[in-house]
Amino acid sequence: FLKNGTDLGIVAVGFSGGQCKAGVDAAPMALIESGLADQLKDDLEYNIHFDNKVHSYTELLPSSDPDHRGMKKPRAVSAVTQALSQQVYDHAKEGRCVLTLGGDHSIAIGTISGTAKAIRERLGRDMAVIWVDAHADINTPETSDSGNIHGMPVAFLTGLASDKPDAPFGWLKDEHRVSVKKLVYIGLRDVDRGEKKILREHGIKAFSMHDIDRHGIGKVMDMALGWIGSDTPIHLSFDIDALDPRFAPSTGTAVRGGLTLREGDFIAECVHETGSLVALDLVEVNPSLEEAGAAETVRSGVSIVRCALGDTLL
Ligand code: HAR
Ligand code: MN
Ligand code: MN
Ligand code: MN
Repeated sequence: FLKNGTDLGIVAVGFSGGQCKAGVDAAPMALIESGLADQLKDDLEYNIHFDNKVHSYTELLPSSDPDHRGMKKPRAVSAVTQALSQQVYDHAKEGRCVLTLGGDHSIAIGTISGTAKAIRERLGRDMAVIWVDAHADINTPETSDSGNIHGMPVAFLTGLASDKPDAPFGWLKDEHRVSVKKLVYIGLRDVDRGEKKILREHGIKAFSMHDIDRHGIGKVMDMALGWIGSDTPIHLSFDIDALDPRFAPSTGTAVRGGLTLREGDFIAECVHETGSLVALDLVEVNPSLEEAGAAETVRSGVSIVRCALGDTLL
């Protein structure tokens, strides 16, 4: 699938409604201003398809958005992710790898649904998802303590949670979904009790920080990619809070004891090496938090994206 010199779609999503802290919507601009898109074009020689705009979808946001099943801002998140799903689909349908710059992690409802649908139509295949995160983001509306939808995208994308057709997330259909069997987590260290139960009951493959300490990141990547199987299209959803706060302090829910930047880059490099990367999300960079570390956090994000797109391999 992916080679340098091929087509890359970029979608910049300035959306923060999946959680309560302002500022994560400023990340795409910070990443682009740090030269990310130019580097992908000039250094990595991608043929970039980018509308040069950060989408905030303000025209789609409802004036009134009461809680639904305990979810906060359900209609806003639904409207934004549905529009984003179509944008990502439009790129992926053309055979482009799609890079989405978030935004909080609720936007993965849009990106993964769009890629999954396009890959089914183009290749007749089910894709896999590698979710790199301190958190599992697999709460259902009913298991979530916070009601923040950025803690729920995986539940909606796998069908473990769903909404009636006329309810906010009723637009998500089977064509948008991914199997729990094709989902792999890396970097987990803050998983809610209800989420642990879900992971166990569905036999979901998850490599926690404990597993990385025990086996080393090299072995963990062999096991993760072995679980997915070769020649399977891969959507990589990378939450910057997977990195240790030393390398990514500016994020909404930092958790100590995370990946080194080198381990994060290595994960991205290994995914690139498969040649099967079809889409990549970088989410949860919030330059307004721990402002002294914002430049470092942006730099780490740029590094992860460059590695996933084939920078550091000789
Ligand atoms: N599990 C908690 C919740 O459901 C926290 C989710 C944390 N957020 C993220 N996503 N940054 O990875 O609210
Ligand atoms: Mn996340
Ligand atoms: Mn997280
Ligand atoms: Mn927690």
